[in-house]
Amino acid sequence: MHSENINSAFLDPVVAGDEVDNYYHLGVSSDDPLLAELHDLRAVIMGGSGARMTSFASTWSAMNDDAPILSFPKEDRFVTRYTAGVLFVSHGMGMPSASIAVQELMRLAYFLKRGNLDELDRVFWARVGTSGGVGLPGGTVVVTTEGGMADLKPYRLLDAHGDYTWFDGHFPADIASGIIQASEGSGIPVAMGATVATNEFFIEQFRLDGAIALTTPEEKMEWLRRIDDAGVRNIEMEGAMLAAYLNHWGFSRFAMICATVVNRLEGDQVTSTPQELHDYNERAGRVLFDYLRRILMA
Ligand code: R2B
Ligand code: URA
Repeated sequence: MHSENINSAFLDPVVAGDEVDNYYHLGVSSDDPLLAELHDLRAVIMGGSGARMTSFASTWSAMNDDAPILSFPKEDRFVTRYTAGVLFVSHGMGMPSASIAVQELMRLAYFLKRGNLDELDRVFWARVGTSGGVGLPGGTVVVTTEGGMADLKPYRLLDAHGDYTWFDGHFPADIASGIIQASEGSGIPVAMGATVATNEFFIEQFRLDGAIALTTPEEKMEWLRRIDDAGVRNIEMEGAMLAAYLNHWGFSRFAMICATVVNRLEGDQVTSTPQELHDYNERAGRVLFDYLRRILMA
């Protein structure tokens, strides 16, 4: 872990019990008795939708002798469930929303592990979601190797000096390979490659079907071909930030597993039926659970 990048001036007094940290959007505080149940935290699994995270928590509970499922009381921003060592949290859509969830979860994990960096680094983090595929048929599950933004450059944010702070978008290669290995035999089509995370579903993903279209069909295809040639296998809206923040603290175990719901080389509209979308999400979940079983139940 990169201890120099951890905001310990704020976090250590919370661990010591001298200050209370309010995880405002998650709806709990560090002095909430509920958190005593979470000390065995071994993984944090995130995804856009609250319903999907609730269903994932039920699956994981069933795989662990019907372990009790705890719910955080607040659900109007993020939906949070904890069962059998795993915290399942929805993060909404896009990096502005998901970055709030990730920051509060990193603070919470630090508190739960009492600032012990070795224990903290044993926690596995993943986003499991949907994406637009680049040259892949709908329903392919992509395990990300590297996350960039629409210009293929890493995640960056404006800092206090008016400059950009640049982050590292790599996902740990050994974890990505471990996920692929664990999925072998499942029959699910799984690919590995880079992922582009955008700030907008239509304009920054070069769609022609938004209310506002700023691109020509030729420019769209040019962008898609450029990212395809650069090894990008899918497009979504959170991965570059997720890798950025987890790398900043130096976590070594994290991943992103996303099902594709459309092949962007063939079109913009997501025309999959509700049943197909359900099946695609189930595939991403199956790839996750095959890996969780291997690392947490062995
Ligand atoms: C994938 O799907 C959502 C948009 O439909 C977004 O959260 C993402 O990353
Ligand atoms: N999510 C995205 O961000 N883009 C897509 O094309 C599909 C899902």
